[in-house]
Amino acid sequence: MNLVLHTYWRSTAAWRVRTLLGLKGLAWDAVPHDLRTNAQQAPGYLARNPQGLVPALEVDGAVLTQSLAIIEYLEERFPDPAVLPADPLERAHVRAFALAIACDTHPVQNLRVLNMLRARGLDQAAVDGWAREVIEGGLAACARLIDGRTGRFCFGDAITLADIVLIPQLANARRFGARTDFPRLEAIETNALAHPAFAAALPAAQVDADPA
Ligand SMILES: N[C@@H](CCC(=O)N[C@@H](CS)C(=O)NCC(=O)O)C(=O)O
Repeated sequence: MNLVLHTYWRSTAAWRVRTLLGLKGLAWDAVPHDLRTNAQQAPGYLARNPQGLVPALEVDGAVLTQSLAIIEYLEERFPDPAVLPADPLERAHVRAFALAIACDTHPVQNLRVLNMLRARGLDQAAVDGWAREVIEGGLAACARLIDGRTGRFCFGDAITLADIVLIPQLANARRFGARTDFPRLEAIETNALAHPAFAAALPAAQVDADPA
């Protein structure tokens, strides 16, 4: 199976897929697109992903888009180790946590939305304030969603989709100066980053990492 990930080192959505690929032990090649130069809007990439967003995953030539759809596809093809619980109720809880970030938090503060705010006259401080408010609201809700649960990860001692989505969003929070002092979320982050798949998915570990 030939896997090619269209990615960007700092993209939190691509980061989710990188983590999943590592957890499943799947080898992949990276095709980076520099979001700072709008490379995701190049015609060659738009032909693969008309949304002009990373990630996209090529699987033996077929192109998959949307990080959660990609993850669910790989989960179905490579069920072991599972990142969705076997119990349908738990599975729904895990998906709800992941969607709270992937649908209701990250899209409201992603690059194109912040660019639209700038284009409508908001200055950088106001744009950053917007991102902070959105992220803090999302993380606070996520902390409440797992309130009372125990274990090393969001939903017990097994890594799930919830952890895969949470870790990049915490990094995004720091990038915008949003609060991350949710003790259980931070403890989960520490536990996750001790796992090689999470460590390998970090932005700084990517071929296109360019912190300058
Ligand atoms: N819902 C999409 C979100 C993808 C997304 O927003 N990607 C960002 C990087 S994290 C992007 O490509 N931004 C470029 C832009 O906004 O133009 C997914 O989960 O794959």
